[in-house]
Amino acid sequence: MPRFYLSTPIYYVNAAPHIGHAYTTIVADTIKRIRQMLGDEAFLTTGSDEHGQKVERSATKAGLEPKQFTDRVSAAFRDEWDALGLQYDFFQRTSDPRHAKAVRKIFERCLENGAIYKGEFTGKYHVGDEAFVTEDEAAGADPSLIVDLTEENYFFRLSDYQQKLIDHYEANPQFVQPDSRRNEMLSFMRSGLRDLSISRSSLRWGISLPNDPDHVFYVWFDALTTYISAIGFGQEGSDESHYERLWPIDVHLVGKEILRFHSVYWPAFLMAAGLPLPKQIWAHGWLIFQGGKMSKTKGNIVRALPIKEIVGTDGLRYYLLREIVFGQDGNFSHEALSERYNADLANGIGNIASRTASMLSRYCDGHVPEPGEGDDGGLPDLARQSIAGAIGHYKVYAFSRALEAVWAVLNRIDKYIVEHKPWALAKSGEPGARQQLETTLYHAAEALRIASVLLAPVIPDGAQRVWTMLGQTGAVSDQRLDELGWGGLKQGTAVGAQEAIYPRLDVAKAVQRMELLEDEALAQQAVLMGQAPATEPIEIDTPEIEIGEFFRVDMRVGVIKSAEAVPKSSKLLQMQVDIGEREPRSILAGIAETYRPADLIGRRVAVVANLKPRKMMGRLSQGMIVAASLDRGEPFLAGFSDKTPVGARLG
Ligand code: ME8
Repeated sequence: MPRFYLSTPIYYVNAAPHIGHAYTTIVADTIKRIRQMLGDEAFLTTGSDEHGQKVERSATKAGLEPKQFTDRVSAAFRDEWDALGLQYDFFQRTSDPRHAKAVRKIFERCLENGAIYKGEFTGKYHVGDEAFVTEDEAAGADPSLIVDLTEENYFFRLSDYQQKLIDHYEANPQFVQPDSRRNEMLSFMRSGLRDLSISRSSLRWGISLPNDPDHVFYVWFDALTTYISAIGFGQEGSDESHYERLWPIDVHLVGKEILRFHSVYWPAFLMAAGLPLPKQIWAHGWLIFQGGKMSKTKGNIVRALPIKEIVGTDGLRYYLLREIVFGQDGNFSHEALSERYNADLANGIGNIASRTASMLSRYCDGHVPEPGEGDDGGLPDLARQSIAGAIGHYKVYAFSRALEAVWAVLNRIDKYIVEHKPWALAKSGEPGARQQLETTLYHAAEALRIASVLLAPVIPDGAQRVWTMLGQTGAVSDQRLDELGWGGLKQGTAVGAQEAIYPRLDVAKAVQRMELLEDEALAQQAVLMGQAPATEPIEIDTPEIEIGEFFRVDMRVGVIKSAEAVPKSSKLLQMQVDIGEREPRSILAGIAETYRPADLIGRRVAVVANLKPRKMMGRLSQGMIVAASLDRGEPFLAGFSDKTPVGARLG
């Protein structure tokens, strides 16, 4: 059986999974399904990139040891892929000792072949990317992230590979795709390759060098080796057999920002180690949200699971593969996603499938009729074209065009049904009406069967349901795309029950719901990353009171007019608060560690107005501002919207 090996990048564990990571992994899962349906043994690896300074820093922030921290976040990635039904075959963690073995083996091979030397290097270092950058790149980067760094490092003689790499690109035009990115990489190499520092002596959280344990591998030498460690390279005996069978890889899928590491450094490392090069590296574009590439620092991140809750994995997969041209950047929006779902899934294939099933049950006793002599609406020809077109596009990862080819058939089914009106034919006494009715329903059902097979890699759940509804047995994904042809639907087949495959959404409500779930997911992820404490349910054990007792406290809405720090106190602020009386009150509160005075002016707050005045730090406080805290921790002011009238009583 031909085999097809593909990979996603291994994701950094210093951020929780978001839809950008899901995008690449969904694409990889789709390609795997396509290859399987073309008869290949397909093997997909993904994983987590766990070493390096950034991760060490995130762990420290979370108050955890790096290993504890990476265990936790790496598991969150695996859970995410499982929840999305993504079929990876192996999840590699760079902290796995078997991975370290492979990294050391590649290094030793490079060392033996004279590709490694020890030297001192001073250069512009990008702290965020953990890489030395060129002067030009440093000039274009955020200056706070660039430092001059001198280190004793092990170096890889990348400069020796410049011409070999260019020759390889020229002999293999498909090596890097799309072409625009390939050209970028060629010009990057032609501008001259500098040797590459591949170790750090300043860092602890990493894999130590076999010949010099004071150094650990610099992240990229470590991370890139995942692609062969994941299939057993560097292990003894049968563990390495996957490697023998699967390497070289058919395609590395990566985002465009990490193409250089994959298409220049990685092939050079492999050349130096005397190992075969990947067949292809495919760089896709970015999902853009609210005007920029999603990034943790910008905070413009969307997560996949809240979307799945509303539109299912099919809705998410379909949108990403249909709306975004693979290879280009694409905007993400919850509205566009919900509208696509309604137009193409709910009103499109879902509606056509349930109408067809219902007409088969009503007019043909729930069985597939015989295709007679009547008008076929051009469906057989169109379906054949669509099969060829979709497979051709799928093979080169032009997903949106493949889906367009399938939707051409679905739209034609819709039109064909409307043209022939089976409901009218069923009542008509005209000669030939019955035959046209049966012909129409056969052609509609058969075209739908073909569409379900073609769509199985992209919308696996819905495709299976359409398949079953048409009375087909087994898994639609067991069908072969390249053996698909018109006429496979057998006359007399009993059709399954009609069901709503993709319920229609109220777009405004769906968006609102997704955004709400997104907020919840964000809060959960903050806990995961150790940036927020997990909240335990609280217990209220204070004694009950009568309502009258409550009303003895006179609380009013006030607005803060001025605020200043109280000298010699780190906690106290003194504020002038207007609660609708003739004069504002002077009130002191222990909130200086949370709020800056300037940010408080104009804020509406709850004031206890009948509290006995008291002196604090020699100043009079004529009331109390209500704040909330957990276990007497950080205070949060209770607040009101700007429309709430000053002086209004609470209760
Ligand atoms: O770069 N749009 O990990 P990472 C599309 N550990 N894809 C996106 C995206 C977006 N807005 N954001 C992220 C690393 N991705 C390294 C890789 S590989 C040996 C080491 C996807 O967690 C895309 O595939 O920053 C991108 O390349 C990858 O996530 C970056 O993930």
